[in-house]
Amino acid sequence: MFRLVARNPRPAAALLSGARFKSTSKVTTLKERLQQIIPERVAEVKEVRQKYGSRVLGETTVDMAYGGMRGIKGLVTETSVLDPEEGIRFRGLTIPECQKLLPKAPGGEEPLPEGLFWLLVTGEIPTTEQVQALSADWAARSMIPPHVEDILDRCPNTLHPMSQFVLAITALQHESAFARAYQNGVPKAQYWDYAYEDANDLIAKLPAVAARIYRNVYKDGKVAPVDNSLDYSANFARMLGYTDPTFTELMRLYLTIHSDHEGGNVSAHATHLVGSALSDPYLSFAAGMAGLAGPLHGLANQEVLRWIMKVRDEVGTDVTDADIKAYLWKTLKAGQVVPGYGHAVLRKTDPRYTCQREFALKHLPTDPMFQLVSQIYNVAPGVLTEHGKTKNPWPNVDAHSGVLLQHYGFKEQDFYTVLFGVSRALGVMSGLIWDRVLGLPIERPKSLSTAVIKKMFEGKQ
Ligand code: HAX
Repeated sequence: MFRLVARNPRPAAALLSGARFKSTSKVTTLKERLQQIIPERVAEVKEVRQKYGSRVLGETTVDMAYGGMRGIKGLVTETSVLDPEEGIRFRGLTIPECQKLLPKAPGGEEPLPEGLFWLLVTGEIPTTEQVQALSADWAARSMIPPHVEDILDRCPNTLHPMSQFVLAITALQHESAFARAYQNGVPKAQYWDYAYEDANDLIAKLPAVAARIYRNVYKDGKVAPVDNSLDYSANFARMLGYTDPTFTELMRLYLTIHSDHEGGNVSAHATHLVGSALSDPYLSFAAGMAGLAGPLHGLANQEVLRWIMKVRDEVGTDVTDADIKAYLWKTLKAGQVVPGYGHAVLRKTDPRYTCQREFALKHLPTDPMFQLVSQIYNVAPGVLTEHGKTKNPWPNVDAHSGVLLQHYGFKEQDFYTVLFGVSRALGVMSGLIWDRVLGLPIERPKSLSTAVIKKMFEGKQ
């Protein structure tokens, strides 16, 4: 049995970013634990607002307003914070720390995404018992209603899997406890409870939705039933049709690291924004997934593998660094982006890339496509730097994931963003639960027109 170590590797920094580390609570359900910690956290936010409510977080320039609001500090997201140099910290923990500290499946080496969800929601590392209870809870909630199955079965195979995913999530909204409770006039103080139920139902049902899309579009349409004794990722892998235990380990890692990337990225922000109108968690998540389906965001994972395969098809198997350099320049000169490279916030190699590379070095070091990805990693940053446009020439999460999947025979690139979406639910749903706990208001930033901006500054120093 896996044993947790009650060690706090970086106490000060971690506490500053929200983590409380090992759960000392004896309760086994996440909801009970959440209920226990809510008063303390709500009081903390109240105190912060009382003390610092009128302090200035940063300035907003005209360039920032035109430039996708890059760098504007205008959102609060409790679950994770992204440092440009270091990468993501989930409630104060880096990815290697999560890999070390979060509970594993018996015999497994990668963290269980259930544990990561517990961490995101509470700021605490759960015990093995707490994680097992969450696995069982999600398995019990995992059935999807017949009308959703029916909708998916009627989709043409040519409808992109992400469009099918959004369609199914919207159809699942039929089940929303939050929407029903709101109609029945539930008081604001109880919103979080219904948001919590919807969030967990949604997360639990996503593997069945995703697997049905995958099996319909690419296989025989049959989906294995959920096994209540298995963890979330093991069930998901089985439902997709993959039985290799190393693939299951990959799923555990994949679902953990793609979950959350603070609040400003398109999928997280869209979910939060739509949720702020008190649209229920299903509709909010559907909006987030429509954003994830953009090629500059989550769809980049399918584009990366396509791009790498084009390199291999055009150049052959014996690819030299010079071939890669030439292909990178060809892409850039055609006015296209190099998928999998660059980031709006990060300025170093994404630690989500690094941990996937480590997985590959451990499990598939001689895979020719992995070797090609490594070779691109050696060449692309130099070319992108010489090109001189991108602020970050280093690889992001999407530069690696497809190569790992294809190694296990999962070669249907158009489906990759759905996997990302299943994982992203863990992050954005824990964020949404806290939005409702804290009673955050409808989001409504101020916008200006060019005419107004000119009027503000013309003729003034
Ligand atoms: N290849 C070529 N040009 C790139 C580039 C890349 N990989 N990354 C950035 N640039 C260009 C931008 O298009 C921009 O050009 P223009 O001035 O002509 O508009 C310029 O460099 C400055 O961009 P930036 O400030 O460095 O980056 P942004 O914050 O505007 O954009 C993106 C960040 C991630 C969208 C960008 O780096 C990109 O398009 N990368 C390729 C697509 C990709 O991998 N997306 C996935 C990102 C991770 C993620 O969200 N996953 O879900």
